[in-house]
Amino acid sequence: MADEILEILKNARSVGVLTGAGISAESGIPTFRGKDGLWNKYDPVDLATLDAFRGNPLKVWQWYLWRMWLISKAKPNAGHLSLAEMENLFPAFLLITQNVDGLHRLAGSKNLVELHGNIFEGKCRDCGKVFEEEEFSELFALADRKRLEKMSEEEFKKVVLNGLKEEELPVCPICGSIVGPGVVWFGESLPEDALERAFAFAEKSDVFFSVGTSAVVQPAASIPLIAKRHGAVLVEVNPEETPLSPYCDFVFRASASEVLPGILS
Ligand code: BV8
Ligand code: ZN
Repeated sequence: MADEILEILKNARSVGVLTGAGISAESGIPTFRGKDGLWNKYDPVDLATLDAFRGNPLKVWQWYLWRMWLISKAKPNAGHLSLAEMENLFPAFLLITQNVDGLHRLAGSKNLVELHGNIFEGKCRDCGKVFEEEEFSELFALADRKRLEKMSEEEFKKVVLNGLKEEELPVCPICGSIVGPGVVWFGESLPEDALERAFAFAEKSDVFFSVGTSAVVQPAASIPLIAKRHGAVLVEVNPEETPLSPYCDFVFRASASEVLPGILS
């Protein structure tokens, strides 16, 4: 099957990719819905929504800081690195990710759309101010990637899980509200420009890959289907079956870090 794909890719002009939490699983970041999934221990409604944040900003921040701490120690894996290489092999290439961990950027991907934001940025939901990573770590020292990376597990537990108080959460210098993480929560709209760019590219893709996503979260999950509807060859890379699988022309039931390097060489 891999050589069939190679043949098709040889004549492909535009290649699109959608990734989800599965591509970061092998970098040690738990997925959302897998057996060790993040959501298994918590309910998304409890943590990844504006209501949850308004109701208990401390608990929501402790969950995000725990994920940021994990991510700060994570490195891009062979799957991320292959996709960064892939973007130079075709006249047109776009990597669309649902992930907020920034590992595609760290791996060197440039033609990249982060549909659900970046966990190291900040966003004030009252006045709309967005804080880039650098600016946000000045406002909220605990959110500094380098500082988190140096923290041992016991230090993290002491400082964040046991020691953090609500009055220490970041306060918006413009409107005085508590600033949340710069990600898209359930019920929040995705960044217009990012979504438009992703849809437009999917419509003109010759080949479209869906990698490491359970294909349930909307509107991201519609993107591979849009590519298919506009004539793209649809390829899924996922050890498990997903709602997208029946629509795929090729399915690699294996992990991203095994499959992607092989497809390129
Ligand atoms: C919106 C950021 C409009 C935060 C995330 C009912 C029906 C349809 C839709 C809805 C509905 N009810 C509500 C909705 C809309 C809702 C939605 O889709 N809900 C789902 C749960 C049904 N969507 C929204 O709310 C979106 N906004 O619609 O706004 C609107 C606006 C205003 C008013 C009204 C409407 C916002 C969605 C974005 C939410 N934010 N993340 C954070 O990270 O904390 S979503 C979250 O899920 C992550 O971003 C994650 O990436 C994403 C998708 O999950 P996956 O990436 O697929 O991860 P998952 O664990 O599920 O799967 C991993 C896969 O990898 C598995 O298949 C596994 O087999 C595989 N895998 C494992 N290891 C490997 C591997 N694959 C390859 N290699 C491996 N090694
Ligand atoms: Zn504000």
